[in-house]
Amino acid sequence: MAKKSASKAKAPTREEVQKKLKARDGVGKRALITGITGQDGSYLAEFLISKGYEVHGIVRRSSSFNTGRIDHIYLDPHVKGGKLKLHYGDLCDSNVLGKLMRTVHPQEVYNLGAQSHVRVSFDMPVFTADIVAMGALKLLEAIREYQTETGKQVRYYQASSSEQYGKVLEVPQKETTPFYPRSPYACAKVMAHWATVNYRESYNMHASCGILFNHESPRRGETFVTRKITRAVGRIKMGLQDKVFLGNLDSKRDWGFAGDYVKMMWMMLQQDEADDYVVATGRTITVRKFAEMAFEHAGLNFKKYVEFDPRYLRPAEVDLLLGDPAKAKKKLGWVPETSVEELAAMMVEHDLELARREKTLRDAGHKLPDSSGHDQ
Ligand code: NAP
Ligand code: G4F
Repeated sequence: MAKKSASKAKAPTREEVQKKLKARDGVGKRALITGITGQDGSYLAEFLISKGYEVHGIVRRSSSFNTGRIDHIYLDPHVKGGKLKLHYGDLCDSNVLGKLMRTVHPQEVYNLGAQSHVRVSFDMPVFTADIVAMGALKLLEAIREYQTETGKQVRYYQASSSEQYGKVLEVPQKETTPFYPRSPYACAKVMAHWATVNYRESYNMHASCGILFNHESPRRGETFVTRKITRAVGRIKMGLQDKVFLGNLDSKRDWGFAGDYVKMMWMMLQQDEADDYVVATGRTITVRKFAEMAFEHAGLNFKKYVEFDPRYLRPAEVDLLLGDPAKAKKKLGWVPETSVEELAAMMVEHDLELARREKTLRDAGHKLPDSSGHDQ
């Protein structure tokens, strides 16, 4: 009988075997992520767990819950088999960073934590530099000490940014394009970038910088321009809002999908040699064009709903970002899979659904919170 059923069993296809092998890429590996509660942290955690990693994330203590983006992959610690472990910590606290290295023993560390809002960095330059620049340095030191003490090698990913190119000295921007930062955030990212390169060259650390151009998703923070626009589209369509106030519509950005970009972070750490890579789509459009596309997707004319407010202007602006991802393609075979049109549509669809739910609540007599006072 057993023989008969065995001969009847369908052989797995080549794709199924490859999928299985792929899913084991990270089995037995531990990754530590700072900024796990953010947009990229949540996508990266999902991606690494799907590869079999045990993922450890550093979460800031907050008086209200800040884990909304990762709740769906978190299992109560009393339940066995959870692949995601969270630890309280902060990039300003080097003691905790060192302690987590010694207790988690990660093979890979992804430094995504940041005060990542460019406009806000003009209001909080010192805090921004403390977290973005000094935080990266504290983490690099914690890793260096851990490696010296244990003799184990750790691979480090630094979340560098296209903001570092600022007043661009070359179009498109490549790994070799010099930096010209235009905000406290960008200055701090330049420091973190060069500290990473310096640790690679001084201590032979496997430390790499991903110079990522703007990447968005339905999980994007609501004060970044794309999400501010798509949230407004959803709410205007549902009759919950009349218009949206924006600043500079002329700046151009190379916008990609965050889900595509986190894969590249991982790919960089799987290489024998650490290196720095531009991660971009190779296309750039204005903020105005993105708004037009997003409103159009919901059947609305953006000109009727977008108004200018100078409070969203920055003391110094980055006018044009356009990345050249040729090195990522040539050396790692990475290509972006989502166009900006698909991205805008995905975000609008998500935010239409969110607004639909808000409307249901409002129609049932519930008062909706007004967050318009603290947007940027
Ligand atoms: P995000 O959504 O703003 O997430 C930032 C994360 O950092 C959050 O988890 C935040 O925690 C955490 N964080 C803030 N202050 C911290 C501190 N003092 N200690 C530890 N963690 C802290 O940013 P993102 O869009 O995911 O970006 C991820 C990284 O890539 C950032 O470093 C960003 O600067 C960089 N980057 C982003 C882009 C982009 O277009 N998205 C492009 C290039 C580079 P809370 O949730 O508690 O606030
Ligand atoms: O969406 P944004 O705030 O993103 P920004 O400044 O490009 O920074 C983002 O991308 C960087 C990568 O290049 C990251 F490193 C950084 O952490 C962050 O994720 O603004 C995009 C453009 C700017 O030119 C801004 O002036 O949109 C313009 N804009 C116009 N009106 C606005 C608004 N930006 C915001 N946030 N809010 C507005 O009302």
